[in-house]
This record gives sequence, structure tokens and C-alpha cells, in this order.
Amino acid sequence: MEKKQDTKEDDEFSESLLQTIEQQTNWDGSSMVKYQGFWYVKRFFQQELTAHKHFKAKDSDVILSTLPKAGTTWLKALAFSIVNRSTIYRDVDQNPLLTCNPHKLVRFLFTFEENNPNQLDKPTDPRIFATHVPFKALAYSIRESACKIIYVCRNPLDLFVSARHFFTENKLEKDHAGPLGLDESFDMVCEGTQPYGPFWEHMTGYWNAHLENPRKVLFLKYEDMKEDIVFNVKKIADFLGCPFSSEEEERGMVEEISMMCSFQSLKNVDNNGYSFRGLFKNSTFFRKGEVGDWSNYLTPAMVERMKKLMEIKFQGSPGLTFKI
Ligand code: PAP
Repeated sequence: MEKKQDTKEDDEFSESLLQTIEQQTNWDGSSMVKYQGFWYVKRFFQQELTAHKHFKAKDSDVILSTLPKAGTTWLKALAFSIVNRSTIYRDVDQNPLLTCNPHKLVRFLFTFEENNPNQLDKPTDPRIFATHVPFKALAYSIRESACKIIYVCRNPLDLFVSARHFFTENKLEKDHAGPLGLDESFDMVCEGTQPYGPFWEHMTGYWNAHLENPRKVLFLKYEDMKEDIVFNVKKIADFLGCPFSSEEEERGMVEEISMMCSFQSLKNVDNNGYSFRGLFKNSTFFRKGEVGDWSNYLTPAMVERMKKLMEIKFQGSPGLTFKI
């Protein structure tokens, strides 16, 4: 009852908030709103606020955090496999990753229904959830409990190219006028106007949280994962407190998980359906899965501009670098 009242208040709060906060149309035609320094997709904003307010993290929870297109789907598959390996690898043919898009196995925090905040309590422990929100916008209980956070960061140029393909193919707003050109959308990203951006604030927020408490926040890079996934699978398992035993290692469990979660394996699953209530085609989560695809799309001037921007924005974060 009390929860219902809360939800009604949430609706009223976000409705009145929407009247006052800055709004902008993204290059794909979708509306964005700016809240506490970050841009949100307007259609998900209310649910993000509800999750922020109601989610009660347990110490055993695992929260996967990313900017969109940084490797969310991959991380979901990996974390799910690592945490549940004793059951899902008992019978390889029954592994849900053979039939399911990882987004069905690990849900976003904001997708629980507004009227039923308790829905989040249903998965068995350890629960795994994903989010795109910046560190400072995580529910208080996530930041303050002993739950673990894994962040995957990706080169901003590949993030941009990947997002352009994804949102051009999945038109969030059916009646939108069509995507802005590459130049204009790149301008927007460089100005910090992108869902869950500015990207540099998002990355440095998690980077600083990682430096402050590396046992709480693991900071991974997509590029490093591509280079050596076996090493990173072990790193994730160690971080989550479920390291691979020598017997598991000898049996090739680490390699098996790495392969099962590889781009090619996940792409080969029947991806004809849609995720997120029909908004996104499953197949669009698996485009190329490469590092450096930006070089096929962006001009030298754009790359130069991004390099300079990163130099400025990351100068207080030594260690937060990308090879360009
Ligand atoms: P989301 O944040 O909207 O869930 P996300 O999964 O982060 O999307 O991004 C998809 C990107 O990850 C795609 O990148 P691309 O456009 O440059 O190709 C997709 O190909 C890539 N990707 C998905 N699964 C894997 C994987 N197993 N290994 C490597 N890259 C992957």
C-alpha cells in the first residue's frame, strides 16, 4: 500500500520535474532530459527515478554498469555465466545462452514495473542487474551496501559509431524526422549531449569510485577484454569472490565461458526477436564487435577533436586512457 502511494508520488514528482528541467531532441529523434548534470532518455526517465528511489541493494548483488554500446550485452553474458557456472555448465546443451539474448537473463534496474518495485526481489541470489546511470545516480543502497559494481568502459569513438548504427536501425521514436548527419551528432557527443552523458563525466565518475574502493568497483575496458578475455574472465570471477578453482581451470571452464560469451557465439543464437517491449531488435546488439571500427566512419578532423577533448577531460584521471 505504502509502495503504491510512493509510486503515485513518483509519477507526480517526475511529471512536475519534467515541466522544469532542460530537454533536447537527440540526433535519432528521441527526447532527452537533463537531470543533475546528466542526460537521460525521456521515455525511461521516470523508471530510472523509481529505480533510484526504491531499489534496495543486497550485499550479495552484482551491478553491471556501462554507457550504452560499451559492451553491456557481453558483460551480462559473462557475469551471468561466471556467477551461475556451477549450474549452467552442468549440462552444456541446457546453457540458456544458447537460446536467449543476454538481456533476457540480466535485467536493467530501470525495467522493473513502476507499480511493483518488489519485482526486483525475485531473482535468486546473487542477483545481477545492469544499469547505464552514472555512479552518483546509483541508488544510495548500491553505493553504500557491500554489493559489487563492474563497469565496462569503451573508446568514445567506437561508442559513438556503435550507437549511431544501433539507434538508426532501432527508431525509438516512430515519427521522428530522421537521424541528424554524422557531423551534427558528433558535435552533440562532444558537447556532452548524449544519453547518460557527458561520456567523460560518466567514465570519470566510475573511475574515481574504482580508485577510491577497488574492491567495490571493478573498472574494465572493452579493448582489454577483446585483447585477452580469458584473463578478464578470471579477473571478474576473482573480483566477485568466486575465483575459478584449479580443477575448473584444468577442465577449461574459463575458456569455455569466454567462448560461449564471444561475439560470434552470442550472434549465432536465434536473434530474430525483440527486447525491451519490442523497442530493439535483438540482432542489432551484435554488429561487428571490433575495436577501432571508428576509422571506417570518422574524418581525421573528428578524431583530432576527440583526442583533444579527451586530453582535457581526462587530465585529472591518469590511467584513464584509450589508444587512438
Ligand atoms: P547496450 O548498451 O545497448 O546494451 P552494448 O551491448 O553495450 O549495447 O553494445 C553493443 C556493442 O557491443 C556492439 O558493438 P559494435 O556496434 O561496435 O559492433 C556489439 O557488436 C558489441 N558486442 C556485443 N556482444 C559482444 C561480444 N560478445 N563481444 C564483443 N563485442 C560485443
